[in-house]
Amino acid sequence: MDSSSEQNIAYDLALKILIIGDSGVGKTSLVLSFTSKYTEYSAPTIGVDFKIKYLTVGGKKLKLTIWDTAGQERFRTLISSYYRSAQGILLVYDVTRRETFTNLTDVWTKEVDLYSTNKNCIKMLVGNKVDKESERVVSREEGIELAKQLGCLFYECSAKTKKNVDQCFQELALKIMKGPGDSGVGKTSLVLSFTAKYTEYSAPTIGVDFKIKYLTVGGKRLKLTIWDTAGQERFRTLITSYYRAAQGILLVYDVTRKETFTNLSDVWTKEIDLYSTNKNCIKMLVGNKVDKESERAVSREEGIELAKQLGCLFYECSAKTKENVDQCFHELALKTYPCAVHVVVTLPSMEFF
Ligand SMILES: Nc1nc2c(ncn2[C@@H]2O[C@H](COP(=O)(O)OP(=O)(O)OP(=O)(O)O)[C@@H](O)[C@H]2O)c(=O)[nH]1
Ligand SMILES: [Mg+2]
Repeated sequence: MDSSSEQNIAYDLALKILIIGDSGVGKTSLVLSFTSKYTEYSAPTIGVDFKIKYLTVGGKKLKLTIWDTAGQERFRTLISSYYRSAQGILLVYDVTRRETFTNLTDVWTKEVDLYSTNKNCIKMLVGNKVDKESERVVSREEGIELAKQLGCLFYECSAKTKKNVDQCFQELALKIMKGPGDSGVGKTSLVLSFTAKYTEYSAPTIGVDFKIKYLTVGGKRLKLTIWDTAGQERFRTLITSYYRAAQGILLVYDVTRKETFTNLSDVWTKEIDLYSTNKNCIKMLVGNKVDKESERAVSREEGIELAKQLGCLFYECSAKTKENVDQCFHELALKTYPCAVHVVVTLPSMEFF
């Protein structure tokens, strides 16, 4: 590869990222810190500028096009057209200037709602200039709280010291690649089908829900606490803490949606490796919605093959017809039982992140 010529650089995926926020918060400095190097003096951006950076994230070669916009009000109309195609948006504030933080709610998120047509766009709140700790007026906790409210990822960083700068962009790219989330694979339906009864309509889970079911397996009466987690990307951080205590994990995909299946390797198993501290945790791959046989996009054989690779148990089932639903949970309980397991986490599926 000829690295002197940008055109010749090969990549798997091109992502567009937009940076917005008040003038002087350090948007240009962040982009420079990430793509080349921080310089103490940076003039206010006129209109929109862009930088390109190649990097490898999650095994994929990415070409990031970063649109660096002007914070000054007079450019607002001009930059509105750049929201449309952005797959990721960094909302930047300066931790030493409170008005830049409140303007995120008062100005910038309104612009996003107005102009961003990409519903799957991933947003990240970024508190910049943490090197000026003694001048800080916006606490880390306030930042986290607002990010939660807005459904954004969150980072604090310093364009000057480069602290967390690479991490911001990498995390954003990773989340964009993971897609909007694996909502809708049928985790909640599965839990309801097992503990109560299947209902045709089930709203996306918000955060984490749980159900308890008592059952007798191998002559022992067990109490199963089933944590039903949200598949949507924006809840990902929240649910990580639930992995820790899980003695069994159901990894659910939708047999009619191939991407929910590929996300198992791309996303969910990585999350488990990262957050599950129980080495004896029993995992089970579950292909849901087999009642929709005519729409099937993932074969039983592919499921079995992946389960083998991941060292998981395997079942195909239908929350709707209840086919194999009891069997899934019984089998999982039976396998976890020797290590005194009562807890099951259902991992959703993916729309993911
Ligand atoms: N101490 C410190 N100063 C920073 C940091 N980031 C940016 N600055 C300074 O803040 C000033 C404004 O930075 P810019 O990057 O130009 O701000 P901007 O958000 O691009 O502003 P507009 O283009 O007008 O919207 C410059 O003097 C930078 O040197 C940082 O992390 N720490
Ligand atoms: Mg600028």
